[in-house]
Amino acid sequence: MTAKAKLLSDYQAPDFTIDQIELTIELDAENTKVTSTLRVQRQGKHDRPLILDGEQLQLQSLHIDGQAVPQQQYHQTDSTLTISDIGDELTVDIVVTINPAANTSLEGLYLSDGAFCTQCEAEGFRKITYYLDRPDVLARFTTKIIGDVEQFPFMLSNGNQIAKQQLADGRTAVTWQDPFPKPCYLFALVAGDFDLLEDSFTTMSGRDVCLQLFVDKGNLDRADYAMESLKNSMAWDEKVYGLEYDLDIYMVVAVDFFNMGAMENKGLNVFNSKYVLANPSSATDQDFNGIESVIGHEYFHNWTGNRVTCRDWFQLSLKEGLTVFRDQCFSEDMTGSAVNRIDDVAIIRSHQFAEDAGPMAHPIRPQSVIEMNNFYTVTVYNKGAEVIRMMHTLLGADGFRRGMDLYFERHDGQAVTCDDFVAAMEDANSFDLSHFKTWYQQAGTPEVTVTDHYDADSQTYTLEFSQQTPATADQADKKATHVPLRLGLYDSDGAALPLNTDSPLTDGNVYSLITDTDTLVFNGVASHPTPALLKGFSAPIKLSYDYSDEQLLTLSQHCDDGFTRWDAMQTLLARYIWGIADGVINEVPTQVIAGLVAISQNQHIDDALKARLLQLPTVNGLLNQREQIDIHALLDALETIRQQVAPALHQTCTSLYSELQQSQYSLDAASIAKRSLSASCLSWIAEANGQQADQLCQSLYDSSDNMTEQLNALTIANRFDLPCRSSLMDQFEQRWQDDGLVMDKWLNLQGCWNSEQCFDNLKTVEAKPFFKLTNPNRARSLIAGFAAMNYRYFHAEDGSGYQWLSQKIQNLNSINPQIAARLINPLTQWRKFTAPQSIQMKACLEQIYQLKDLSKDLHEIVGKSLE
Ligand code: 0A1
Ligand code: ZN
Repeated sequence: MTAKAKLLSDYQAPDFTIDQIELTIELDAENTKVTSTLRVQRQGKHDRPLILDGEQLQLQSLHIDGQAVPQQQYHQTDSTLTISDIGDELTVDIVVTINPAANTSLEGLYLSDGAFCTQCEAEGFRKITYYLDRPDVLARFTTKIIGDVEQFPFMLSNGNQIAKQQLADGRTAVTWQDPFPKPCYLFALVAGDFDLLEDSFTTMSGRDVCLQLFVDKGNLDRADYAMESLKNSMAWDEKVYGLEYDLDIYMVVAVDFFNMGAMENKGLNVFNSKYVLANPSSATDQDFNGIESVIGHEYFHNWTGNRVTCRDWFQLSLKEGLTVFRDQCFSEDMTGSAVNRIDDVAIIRSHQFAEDAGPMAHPIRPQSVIEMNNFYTVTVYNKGAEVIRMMHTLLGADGFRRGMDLYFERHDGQAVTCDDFVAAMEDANSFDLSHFKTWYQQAGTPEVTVTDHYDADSQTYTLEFSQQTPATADQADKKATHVPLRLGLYDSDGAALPLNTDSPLTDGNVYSLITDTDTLVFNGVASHPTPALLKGFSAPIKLSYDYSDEQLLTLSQHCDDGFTRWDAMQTLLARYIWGIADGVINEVPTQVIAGLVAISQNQHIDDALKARLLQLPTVNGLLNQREQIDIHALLDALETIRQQVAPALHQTCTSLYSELQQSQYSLDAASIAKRSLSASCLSWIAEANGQQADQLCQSLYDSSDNMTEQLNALTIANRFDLPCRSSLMDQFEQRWQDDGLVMDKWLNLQGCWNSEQCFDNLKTVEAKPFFKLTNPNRARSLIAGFAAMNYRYFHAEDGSGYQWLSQKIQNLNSINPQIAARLINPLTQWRKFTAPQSIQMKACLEQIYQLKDLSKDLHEIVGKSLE
């Protein structure tokens, strides 16, 4: 299949707009009838025809202003309906039929375990009816849903329910009206039988909003946390941004079949049940965090996304980068912990840096797109959030808020661009961000190198900066960008020194590197300090400075910034992992091991941070530090370093582990931190003494009443292939086999089982009744567990790991192209690896590329990775 790329530079305002749509949807699994009445207006003076988008629709009838449109006046292709010779204002009536039961792509109207639901972002509405399916066409929606009320007691759509009628034929019609004009990607419909959790929220102006959470029957005991998170989000947006919810009802529906995390449809969010359903016995601390952040994310979209939306899909980061930034701040405020930032940075370093250096590299505002679904990326979302965060850093919290206020004042109710957002920030603060905007135009991770010089006579300390962004697949030449560096200087005991410089530093000691090279001089510095150059990860860059081991140890022990402490330890460990992998050294120096031991014994470090400080760099993070990697040498080096460090940590970890055991489960931050540190300790114990770990895992699994600890036990048993592994996995399966969401954890562990039997095991697991390739959560758990986490066997010498993945991708290509395009990612990184891996990976991609009926999604990604 060949599809043409769309270019940002080709954007044109729509020829027509639709300001009102009335939809009637008559539900039927295989033959749903969709009747729409569109009020259409020509925009400007031209005589071009009306071209509506539509895919997989059976056109039944077409009328303009009540008259049937003759055949010669319209033309259909497999993606459009063109109507010519029309006036400037017209009413178009369209009837189509669609087949939701056959829709396994989960885009448009589909069935999730018998319930009807929709997913329209980015371009799914065109699978429901013919329409101008683009975000800059904003219409008021009235939606009538007709169905059997016994089968579908709840028939929901956006806005307020305005009517409910019993029809003569026994069916029921429920009508909804959304007072806010919106693009069709925010349309939603859900019909099914659910359990309902209701609550309410009183807004700051005193309006009562009804909150409704719909979950599958029998799941009410897992809905409370999502509801609490929703109320917290509503209060947070009022407090931090003065933003109030605008409808009288807010509905959230949890469904089992969903491609992504959730969707912010106006007044009717549809959620992957993974981000709603949780109680302590079925969900981990991480799951609870995920729920808080996704509930927050979708709620925050009501202003950043829905009230002000995107002009075109190239601007996706306008709503996504900003909303991720907002949900990150919300989670930070809720937990009040430094580790949120560390976890956010880990995502950037392990996934976003890889994307920036790989075949799909694109700026946060892409310039060219073949399949929009391929651009819901960690670049647009997470790097986009980092770009917003940098503006927040440069303008300060108050300045950023002024910019947000102006943005809403100017653009409420509009579809706008990233430039409009930046302009509001500039104008509200009289701050020039023109150079900063390179972040929107350039892909690639900027590399900043810093050297220093201390002059004892003049007591001056000089930092010399240079920056460079390597070429990316999409762009050869790069300009210097605007890099905010949050700085600190420390003495040899780790105490912070005052920063005296004539150069301008903004609030919080932020220095702006704008040119290719620059110099910064500090005065009155009594001795050679240790610099911290990227506190809080103030820019999404790679920073290099030639730290000594001692300096890194000092920073990791004492720095006043949690991120810097973690970063220092990671840098130190990575240094020796590479040293071993390259064969340059055989052993980790004793002072490094002693540093880790000191951290484990330091009673002033809070548990959550300590857990992170005791973790080795991840394979993914390491892969992004080098160009070409011998994966097995790297894995061997990681194993060596673990074996060398573990005996030293064994004793402290054993006593810490027993001190950390809690008699009562609680979900407060301190208890979560204890569980997290206890898992880090258990993993070091397992490295040092398998027998001891076997007993601990077994007894933790047996005695614990919560999923976090049970899964910690299981994860460690699985990772170290402890004797208890198989019986624990069986017990887990027995207990949870009817609960797909919980079994995802088990599937994931099976995927990443580091064992010679792993391929035979995968076959057994795939045959389990709860594993369905058609369910994205199931598919992702097992397939990504293997291809993105089981490095040894995914990269098996004979290429069998690549072939296994390639087979799954071929199956998914026809079932769910979006999921196939996501899961193929590990293969597309083939250039990272030395031969024979690179050759075998490439061969699999070539084979997939030859598939007939290859989806547009895979075509774009595989094509680019072979270029
Ligand atoms: N806008 C949603 C994410 C989303 C995007 C695409 C989807 O289907 C193709 C589904 C959801 C969010 O940011 O939460
Ligand atoms: Zn979003």
